[in-house]
Amino acid sequence: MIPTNQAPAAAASAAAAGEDGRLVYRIGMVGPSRVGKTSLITALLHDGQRLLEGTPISMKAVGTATQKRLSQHRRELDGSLLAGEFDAGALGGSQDQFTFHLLLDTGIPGTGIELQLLDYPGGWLDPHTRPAGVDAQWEECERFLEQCSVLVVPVDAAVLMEATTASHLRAVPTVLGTPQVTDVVRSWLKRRNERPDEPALLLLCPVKCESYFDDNGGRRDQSATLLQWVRKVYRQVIELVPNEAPDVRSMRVVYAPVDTIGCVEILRADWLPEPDEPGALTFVAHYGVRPPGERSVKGTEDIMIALCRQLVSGRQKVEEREAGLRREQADTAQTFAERDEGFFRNIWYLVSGERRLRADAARSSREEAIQAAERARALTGIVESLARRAHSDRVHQW
Ligand SMILES: Nc1nc2c(ncn2[C@@H]2O[C@H](COP(=O)(O)OP(=O)(O)OP(=O)(O)O)[C@@H](O)[C@H]2O)c(=O)[nH]1
Ligand SMILES: [Mg+2]
Repeated sequence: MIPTNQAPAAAASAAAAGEDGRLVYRIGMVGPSRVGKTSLITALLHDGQRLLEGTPISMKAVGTATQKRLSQHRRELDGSLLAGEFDAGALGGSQDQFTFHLLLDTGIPGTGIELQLLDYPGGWLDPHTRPAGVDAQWEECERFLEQCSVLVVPVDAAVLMEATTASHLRAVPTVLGTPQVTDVVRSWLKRRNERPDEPALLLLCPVKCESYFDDNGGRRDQSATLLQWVRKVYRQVIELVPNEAPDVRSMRVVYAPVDTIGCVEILRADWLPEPDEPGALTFVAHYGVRPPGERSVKGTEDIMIALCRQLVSGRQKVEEREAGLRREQADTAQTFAERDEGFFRNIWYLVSGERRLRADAARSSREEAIQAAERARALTGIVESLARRAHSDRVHQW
């Protein structure tokens, strides 16, 4: 087993300055076992690299632990695709909590934006399936989840779309863990409401969508039905937003369906009786691989666009507030850093780090200083240009 790389408890705020001063941007995932949390994280890296092709910025896995996890996932997925057929058990589930570290890398130490994504075995979400002895770890995960400025809810699209009888529909909330997901979202929203100025983002991400869209090799377009189901089954979650976080004006709820594999098609869906629980059903979907069997991630660009919009809006707020403070007193920087904990202060670190690089470049004619300032500017430019991109037709905003 690969050891847990970092206790999430160390993650004290929604965004924090990393060890070498770069911005750390924390993203939480909330979903039951086998829903597709780990796959969504790996798809973000896979596709993030493609998005940044031809730019001076790259997306990288930081640290051996993250690299190992990603390559293990990739090996398992490649094996399944070669085998031509797989089900939800094809990829081993997560065994422990793990924070993935992905870096939008400028190549200059102390710059860049690090995305930290907390992953954990989905079975921990429900007290009935949480193994004995992991309470302390789960509490750490809960703390991380409350502190994130972005919460991602992966939704198994196949469960919604393949529920055809009343008994299937009765099983849907249990299979998707919607009561537990709702509780986590509620706690997260309450915390956001304590910091109403901070931009917050709730992403509802249906995954395993390949068979329900016709824009990535699929034959049928059932996207409207999928949206209706998500709206219906996650109605409580969506309605929590105005109720629990009425003061957070910049809260966004974005529906962004993702194919984390892409080249597969659902062949059969089984609703199997649970041997230990009379009346309960588990869901198993069987997938076939569409030739040529190459992974074709779709929809993660929309997630990146939404994340970049949040960063840009945080940055704008920081700059406005900083300008306001500057008018009031001279020692702006220190006051700003002391007054704000969390997302804004750490965005401020990013902004001030960039300014420092520009000042260094202005003072010195040395090539490295100028290059560092240019790379920092390139990162800002890319985040801004991604934030300006239009979302795909898959996306819906509430
Ligand atoms: N067809 C299809 N299968 C997917 C997709 N995403 C995930 N899967 C499959 O669903 C299964 C579960 O995915 P994981 O990413 O391991 O799920 P998880 O939520 O991390 O599960 P736990 O670690 O047990 O909590 C795996 O066999 C994946 O290959 C997708 O977009 N399409
Ligand atoms: Mg997992």
